[in-house]
Amino acid sequence: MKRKLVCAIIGMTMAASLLAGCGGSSDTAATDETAAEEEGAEEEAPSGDVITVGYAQVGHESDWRMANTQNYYDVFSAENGYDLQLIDCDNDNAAQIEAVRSFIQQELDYIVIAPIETAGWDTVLQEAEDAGIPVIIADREIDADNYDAWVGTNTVNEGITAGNWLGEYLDGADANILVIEGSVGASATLGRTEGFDSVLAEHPEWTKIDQQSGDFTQSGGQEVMESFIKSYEGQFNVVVCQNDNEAYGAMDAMDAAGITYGVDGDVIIISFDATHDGLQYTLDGKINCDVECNPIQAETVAEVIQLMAAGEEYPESTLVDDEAFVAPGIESAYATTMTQEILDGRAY
Ligand code: GZL
Ligand code: ZN
Repeated sequence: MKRKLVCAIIGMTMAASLLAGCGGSSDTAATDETAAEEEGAEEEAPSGDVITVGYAQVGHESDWRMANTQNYYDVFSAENGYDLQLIDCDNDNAAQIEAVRSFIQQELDYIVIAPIETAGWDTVLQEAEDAGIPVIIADREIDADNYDAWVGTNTVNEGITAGNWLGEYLDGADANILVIEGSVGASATLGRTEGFDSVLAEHPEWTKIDQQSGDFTQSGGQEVMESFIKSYEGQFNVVVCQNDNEAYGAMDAMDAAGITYGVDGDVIIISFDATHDGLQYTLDGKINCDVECNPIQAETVAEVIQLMAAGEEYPESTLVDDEAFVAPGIESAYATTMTQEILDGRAY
């Protein structure tokens, strides 16, 4: 409550100073004001106008992440009235905490965090609160609750959608499943695993043979798939990749081993993110099902910041919606069948 009050006061003060700047009280003052305004017009907008934002970004591990980063640069631009500091924390927790501390030391107006891991946030969030800087958690989730707003996706639901689609597709047939998980400790990994496993539990004819982290990267997906092939060749018919880049690596490894996959192959591939290339592979029938996780979140975060700056009520939690896509020839109650038009119309 305290922080929102502080935020409201900042908002009002700023609004008041802007109003005072615009309309002088007497003619003379008005004339001086107008002259001063004209003369000053080409200078920097008064500091109150520019909103400084720090974004502690996970890293650059995947196409999804790059699309998310570009989206922040597009939205939090100078012409839109922002000064954005985006720090790529390269999947390093300690570096991410330090990035947030640097935002606090610079007394930025707002801090946005896409947390690499769910754990370890209490202390630095307390420091931001003590400094009166609102914090928005974006994309993923954390164990702590001392932040002001959250904008992200429901990865548990994404896992459930993947499982429900597989159940519909297999229609009672056995499944021997390998899972290439995302980065250890990331809420996207934990959520997708929790959701998929909740459906797995409903299917006694399914077996999860093994799971290993591919760290949301293509090289990680390839390495894990190569080791899975060594251990389990001929024993599996489903590979769940917790993001598209891991799926690309897994396909490379299966190609090298002469293992077929996709709608005409021996192995079903389920992926997550539904990035452009992931949906191209889905359209080509190489990926059977790609569950979307929408990286275009900066507009929503900016709306929350504008409301905070204006001292108005703002949503403490905003879910960015996703859907799922399946290869041509597959009809599903849980996913949209891919077409070229869908691919051409995608924002990322
Ligand atoms: C999901 C996001 C994940 C993507 C990966 O919300 O955090 O991180 O699924 C990315 O591609 O690396
Ligand atoms: Zn079943």
